[in-house]
Amino acid sequence: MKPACLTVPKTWLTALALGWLVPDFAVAAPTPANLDEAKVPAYGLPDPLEDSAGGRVTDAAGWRVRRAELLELATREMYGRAPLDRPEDMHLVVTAEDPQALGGRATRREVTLRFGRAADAPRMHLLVYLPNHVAGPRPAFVGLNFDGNHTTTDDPAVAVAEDAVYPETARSRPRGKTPQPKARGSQSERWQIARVIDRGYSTATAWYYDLCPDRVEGMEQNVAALAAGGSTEGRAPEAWGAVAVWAWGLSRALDYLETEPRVDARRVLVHGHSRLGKAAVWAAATDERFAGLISNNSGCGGAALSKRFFGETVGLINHRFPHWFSRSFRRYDDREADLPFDQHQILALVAPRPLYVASAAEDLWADPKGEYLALAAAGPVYDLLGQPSLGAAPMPAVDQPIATAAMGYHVRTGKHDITAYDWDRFLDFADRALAR
Ligand code: GTR
Repeated sequence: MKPACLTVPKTWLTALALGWLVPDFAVAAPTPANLDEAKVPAYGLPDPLEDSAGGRVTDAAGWRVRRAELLELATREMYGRAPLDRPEDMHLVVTAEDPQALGGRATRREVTLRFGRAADAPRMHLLVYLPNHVAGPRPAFVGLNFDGNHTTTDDPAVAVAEDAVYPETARSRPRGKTPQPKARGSQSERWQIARVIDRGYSTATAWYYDLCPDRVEGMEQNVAALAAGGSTEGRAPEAWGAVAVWAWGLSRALDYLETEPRVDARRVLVHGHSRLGKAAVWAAATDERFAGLISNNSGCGGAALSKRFFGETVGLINHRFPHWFSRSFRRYDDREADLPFDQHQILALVAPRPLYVASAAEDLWADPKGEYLALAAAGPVYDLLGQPSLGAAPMPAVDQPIATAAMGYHVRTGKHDITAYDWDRFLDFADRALAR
């Protein structure tokens, strides 16, 4: 008798090898990125004001229904489902406070949010600066940082990211050397804390590794591990990926800011750069308490259209970062045309709240044009809800920001980064969009 395996038709084996029979099987080698505008395929974008039955959304009530449908679709097909909302036993502990930080300009507070009763329950450490020169509840910015709270400022008193966690999770560990935390203040250019404070805003940040270390095993650690079966490959197809875990953490930061009398919790903008921009996009989409969104160079899975197939693609991102999105998202690897939505509809979930997208001219990987087109294509939802969109304005030239009181965009000279120039634009937009 022949061994059983030989009776399996060859085509099945081929299909299995290619992943055809396993919908979320990552493609072995995704198509390389296209960086040539002339090679962008013909593509169609779903109309953000058409509902799932092909009907037209004509008013705010209709948009509420369509919004819920879209949110469910994007949860199921891309970002994955968060297993819990705010945990009932979330504890807030102020671990440090200085009313005269930054030369007296700000009050610094460090707060630990612990998610569970146990002493070793997952935690997130929030660093908050509140401006001293203005009275009353102030608007705020909140975003995650890449390398630890102590890297966002030169302020020597900020706690260095936890020893117990940091060495084990250092992103660029030099071979044979004891890993060291990134240097204090090494990301301060990206945070511009004094600039933000001087303009009268509070600013809050947490290290994204507190939520989910950014690597495949990270899904089994910290907050990400709160989900049963939370390994990258052991997840249910629609369970959350790291981007959704990070977004969840941003909502918990807002939970804290709601308890802070010097912050106007109805005027908190969520922001983020690059992969943390993707997290900010999803946080603003899922949590309507955020007053608005600032996406900086968030690219694929953030503000950029996927169907343009320009720069980083769904296949490439799922291949390199299999933990970022739900497993179900892998069925669109190299099949962007099959996606039942695109990122303009994710941005539209922010409407009617203020929405600003920033690109960098040399950051083709994040597809600046695709970021602008997504923002512009979310416009009809803003118009429907009575907020001024960018209309049919063409993509502006480099360093020529455009904005209404609800939507704004710029593409800055230079590379993938977040700079003082970007912050000045964000602050100008916030002044206008959050004016009371
Ligand atoms: C890249 C990734 C992008 C972007 C970027 C970053 O490697 O392909 O999607 O997130 O990293 O976060 O800096």
